[in-house]
Amino acid sequence: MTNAEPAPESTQGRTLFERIIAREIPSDVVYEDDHYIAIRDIAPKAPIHLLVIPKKVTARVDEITGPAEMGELWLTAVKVARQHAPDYRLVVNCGPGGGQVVFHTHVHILAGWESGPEGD
Ligand code: D5M
Repeated sequence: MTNAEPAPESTQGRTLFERIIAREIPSDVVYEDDHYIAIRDIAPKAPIHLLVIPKKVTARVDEITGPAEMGELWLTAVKVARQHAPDYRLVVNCGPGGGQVVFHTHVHILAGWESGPEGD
């Protein structure tokens, strides 16, 4: 046994995003259907920064093996993105080496720059 605190993304055996979906943690929900929720990122890296999160939990996007499920995730991300901006960037961080810190699959929607993202 260890006295270490549980990782913030997996408190009480569930992911941070499961707790947001269950409304146990407040968030700014911009879209929801039976299978997905989209929220505003708490630490935005663009004028518009949303997260599209499948309600069915996988830790990382490469655990989704079904083409229909993968397609539905991306179609939902595109739908939500287009509700907020004409142009946008979709990003998935996969694994710690890919910059992922919350291990519940999600797609970032980044948008709202006046002339495109800086540095590109
Ligand atoms: O990105 C995980 C993202 O999750 C990161 O951009 C911050 C965001 N985040 C963390 N906690 C919250 C809450 N409580 N609400 C909204 N957004 C949150 P990753 O791809 O795992 O690096």
